[in-house]
Amino acid sequence: MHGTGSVKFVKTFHPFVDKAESLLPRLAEHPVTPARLVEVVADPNAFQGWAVQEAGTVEELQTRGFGKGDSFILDFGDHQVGYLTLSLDTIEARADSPVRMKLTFGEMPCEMAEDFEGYDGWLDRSWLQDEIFNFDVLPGTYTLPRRYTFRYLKVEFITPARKYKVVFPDIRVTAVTSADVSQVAALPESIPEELRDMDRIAVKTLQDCMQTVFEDGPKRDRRLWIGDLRLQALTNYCTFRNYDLVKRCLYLFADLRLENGAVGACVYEKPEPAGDDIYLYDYSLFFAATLYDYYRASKDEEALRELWPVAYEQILLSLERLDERGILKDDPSWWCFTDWHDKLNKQASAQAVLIYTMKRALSLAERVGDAGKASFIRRQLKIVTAAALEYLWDSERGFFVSGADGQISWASQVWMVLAEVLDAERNGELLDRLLTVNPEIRPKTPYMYHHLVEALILAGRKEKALEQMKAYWGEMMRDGADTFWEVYDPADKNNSPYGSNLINSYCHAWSCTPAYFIRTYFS
Ligand code: RAM
Repeated sequence: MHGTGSVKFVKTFHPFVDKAESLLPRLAEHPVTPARLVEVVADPNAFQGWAVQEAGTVEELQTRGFGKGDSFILDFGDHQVGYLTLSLDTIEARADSPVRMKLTFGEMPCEMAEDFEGYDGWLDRSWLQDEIFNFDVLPGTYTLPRRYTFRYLKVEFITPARKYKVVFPDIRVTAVTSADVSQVAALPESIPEELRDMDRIAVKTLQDCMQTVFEDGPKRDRRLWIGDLRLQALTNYCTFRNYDLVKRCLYLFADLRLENGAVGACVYEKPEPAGDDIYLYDYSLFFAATLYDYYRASKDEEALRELWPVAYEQILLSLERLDERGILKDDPSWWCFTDWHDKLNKQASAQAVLIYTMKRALSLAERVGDAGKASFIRRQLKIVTAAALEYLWDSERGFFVSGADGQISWASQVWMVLAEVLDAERNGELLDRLLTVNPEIRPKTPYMYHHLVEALILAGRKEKALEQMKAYWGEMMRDGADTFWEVYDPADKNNSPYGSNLINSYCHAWSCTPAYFIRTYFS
C-alpha cells in the first residue's frame, strides 16, 4: 500500500530546501489505547445535533465475537494523530476467509453519524477518513499504513458471515508529534480554571498540528500554510519552543516561491518539497512578519540575513498593486485571504496588512543594517499610511471603509488597528465603536477572532479581549472541543466554507492562539 509514485523530479539546486531538510524533526511516538465504547445519537441540544453516549467497555472486545452486520464505535478519549494497530483473533472456529471491515475515523461525532456518501462539499471526498480493509490471516496484528486524525473509530463488519467470529485482543494508536510536551511551562496557580482548560486545549491543538512541518490541520489539509504558520509560531514560542521547526518552514517558503518571486500561500513536503500555485496577497506579506517574530524569539542572526532579501522582495511585489493614490487596487484579479466570509471586501484590510508588515520589514532592515532599503520602506510607509487615512477613513461614520461600496467590516477595523494607522487612543475608540455598532460583516473564523483579540489588547482593551476569548473559544469548549476548530460560528454551528461540516478541520492551526494570549498577556 506504500505508493512509490511515478512522477520524475529533476533535482535542481535548492540550498534553502536543503537547509530545511537538515532541520527535519524526528517525531515522538506514544501509544494510546481506547477509553470506552460509545454510540452517537441524534440530540437537537448537542453540537451539530449529535450526542455521544457510553455503550460499554473496551475489554468487551476481547470476548464478544463480531460478524457480518455488526459494528461498534471506539472513543479514544481525546484527539489523536497517528497510526492504528489492530490485533485480531477468532472465536467459535478458525478463520476460513479474510475478514472484511469498514473503518471510519472521525474527529467529531458528526463523522460517526452522518453518511459520507451524502457528502457534496467542494473539497474532495477523499479527505473523509474511511476505508475498507481485508485482513487475510487471523490471529494477526496489523498496523494500518496511513496516518489518521481522530477521537472516534467506527468499525463495521462486512464479513465474516459464516463459521467464525472476530475478537480484538488489542487496539491502539501510536500518536505522533514533533512537539516536546516537557517544554510547556505550567501556568501560575492564579489562572482561573476556564482559562486553564482553554490553554490546555489550545496547546493540544498546536501539538497535534506539529508534525514534520506546522500543518494547518492534521486531518485536512495536512500541509504548511503561511497564514497558519505565523500564528502557530507565536504560540510555539511560549509553549513548545521548537525554533528549528519554524526555521525549517521559513526556509521551505523562501525557496519554493512562485515564478515572480512571491512567497506562495502553501507548500507540500512530499514526495519532495514543492510549492503550490496559490498566491494570496496577505499570506505572501506574512513571510516578513513571520521572520520578524522568529528573529525576536530566536535571535537567529544567520537566518535573518539569509531570509531578509526574500522578505524585502515580498514588500516590493506587494507595492506593485498600489494605484497612483497609494491605495491597493481592488478588482477581481487578486485574491487576499483575510477571512472565510463570502461578502467581505478585502481592500482596506489588505492595505492594513501591507502597512503592518512594512513596519516589521523596516525593523528587520534596520537590524541587518540595510540603510538604503530602510529609507525606501520608510518613504513608502508614509505614502500608504497617508493614503489609508485620506481615502479609506470615513470620518463621519468613524470607520475604515473598503471597496467601491465603502463596506464597513470588522476585518477592516481590526487590521487597521493592528497596523497602528491611528494613534493608540483613537484605536481604542475605534474598537469600542466596532463592538457597539456591530457591523454586519463579522469575523467568521478563529483566524479573524485571533486578530480581533490581538487588536483589543494592543489598544489597551484587555478586559474586552478576554470577553471575546471566553465568548468564542469558551463556547467551542462548551460545545465539546478537544482541540480547537478551523471554523466556528456560534450562530450557525454547521457552518462550513466548503459546503459540509464533515470536511471542516476540527484541530486547526490558526485556532491555537488562546495559549499565546493566556501565556503572554493573562498570566
Ligand atoms: C484553508 C485552510 C488553511 C488556510 C487556507 C487559506 O485551506 O483552512 O488553514 O490557511 O484555507
